[in-house]
Amino acid sequence: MSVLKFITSGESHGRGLTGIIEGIPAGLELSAEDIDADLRRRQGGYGRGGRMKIETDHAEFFSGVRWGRTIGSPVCIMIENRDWKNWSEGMSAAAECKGSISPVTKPRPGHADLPGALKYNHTDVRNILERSSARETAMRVGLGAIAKKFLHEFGITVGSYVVQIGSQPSALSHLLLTGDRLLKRFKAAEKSVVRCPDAAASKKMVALIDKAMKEGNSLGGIFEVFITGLPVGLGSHIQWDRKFDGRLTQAMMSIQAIKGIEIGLGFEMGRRRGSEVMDEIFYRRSEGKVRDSGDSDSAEQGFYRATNNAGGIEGGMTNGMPVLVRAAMKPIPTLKKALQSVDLVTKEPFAAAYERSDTCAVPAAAVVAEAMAALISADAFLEKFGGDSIGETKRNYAAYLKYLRKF
Ligand code: EPS
Repeated sequence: MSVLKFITSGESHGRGLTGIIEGIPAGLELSAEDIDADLRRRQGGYGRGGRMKIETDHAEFFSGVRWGRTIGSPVCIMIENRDWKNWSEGMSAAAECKGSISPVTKPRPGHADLPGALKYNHTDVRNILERSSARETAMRVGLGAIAKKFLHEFGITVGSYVVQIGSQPSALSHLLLTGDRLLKRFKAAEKSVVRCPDAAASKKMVALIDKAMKEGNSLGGIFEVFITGLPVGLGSHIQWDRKFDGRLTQAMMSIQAIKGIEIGLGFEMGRRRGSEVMDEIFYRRSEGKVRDSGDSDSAEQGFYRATNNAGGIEGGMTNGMPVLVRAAMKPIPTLKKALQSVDLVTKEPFAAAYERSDTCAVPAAAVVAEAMAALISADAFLEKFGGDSIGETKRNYAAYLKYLRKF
C-alpha cells in the first residue's frame, strides 16, 4: 500500500479483532452500520459451521471518527469475539492461566499448523491456528467497508459473485462483462444463499454442500470480484511494484485458502491467438450510445472498448473498463474424514481429528475479496489524486476528469 496503511490484530478465540486504517481523508461520512452491513454479508453464505451462530459481528469505533465523519486521523475499529467467553482462560494473556486447556500437538494438513509451529518454535499449535484462522478476515471486511464508502463518493463500486462451488459450475460466462451487467449479476448474487446469480446452479450448489456436510467433507470454489467506475490511470507501468494488477492479486492471494487468481480472461488468454483477445480501441466524440458494449461506464466523450478481456488493466494501469478478478479457493482443510499427520511431540503418526468447522466458505471469501479489492483501489486512487479532505480529493479528481475529456 502506498498512501493508505492498514493493519489488523486478533486471535480467533481471543477477546476480539482490532484494525487501524490510516490515510482516509477527513470529512468522509461514516457510521458503524456502514461497516456492519458488510460484516453481516461475510457471516452469511450457506455452508458455514456452528461458529457463525455464536458470532454477530459488530464494529465499534475507537478513534478517527467524530460526529459521523472521519477527521483525518487513523480510524481504529474493534469487533468483539462473542466466543471469547468460552475461552477467557484458555486464551488469557495472564501467565497464571497457563495450562488451563490442553495444548494442540496434532498439526492438520493444509493449515498453517506445521510450518507455523516449526517457524515460531511452538509445540502448542493453538499459538498458530488462532491467528491463521479466517476469523481475521472479519476485520479486513470491516476496514474494506471504510474503503468502499470512500470509493462510493467517486462513483466506484466493488462487488462479487460466486461462479462455482466444488464440481458444480454455474452457467455464467467468463469475465467479459461491462458495468451494468456486472451490477445486475451482483444484485442477483445478493439474493442467493451461495451468492451465485444463476438460480438453478445455486440450488445444485446447496445440494452439493449438504452432501459434503453429511460426509464430513469440505468444498472450495471460484468467485469473481469486479470494480466498476475506476478511472483510467491507476497504478503504473514504470515499476514492478506499482502495477495495479500486481497489487490487486497480492491482496487477493493473501486471503486464507486462495490458491489461484486470474485477471480478465486470465488463463484462457494463454490458449487463444492475439487477434482474439485484445480489446480494440474506439473513440466517441460526443454523448450518445456506446457502439455495442452497452456499458454505462463509458457514456461520456472519450476512448472506450467494446470488450474487456484484459479485465480493465493494461500495462499495470486501469484502462477505464471494469476491473475483473477471478479467484479459486481450496476446500477447507479441517475434515471429518481423517487425514494422515504426525504428533509434534511424540512424533507418532495419527489421523487428524475433526474440529468444529465450516463445510464451504466460498460465499464469505468473495465478500472478503471485495474488501481487499476496495482497499487496494482506494490506495491507488489516493496515490493519484491525494487530498487531506474529501473536498480536496474531489476537486483533484474533477480536474483529472476534465483533462481526460479534453485530451
Ligand atoms: C476457522 C474455523 C471456524 C470458522 C472460522 C474460521 O471457527 P471455529 O474454530 O471457532 O469453529 O468458523 O471462521 C470464523 C470464526 C469467521 O468469523 O469467519 C478456521 O480455522 O479458519
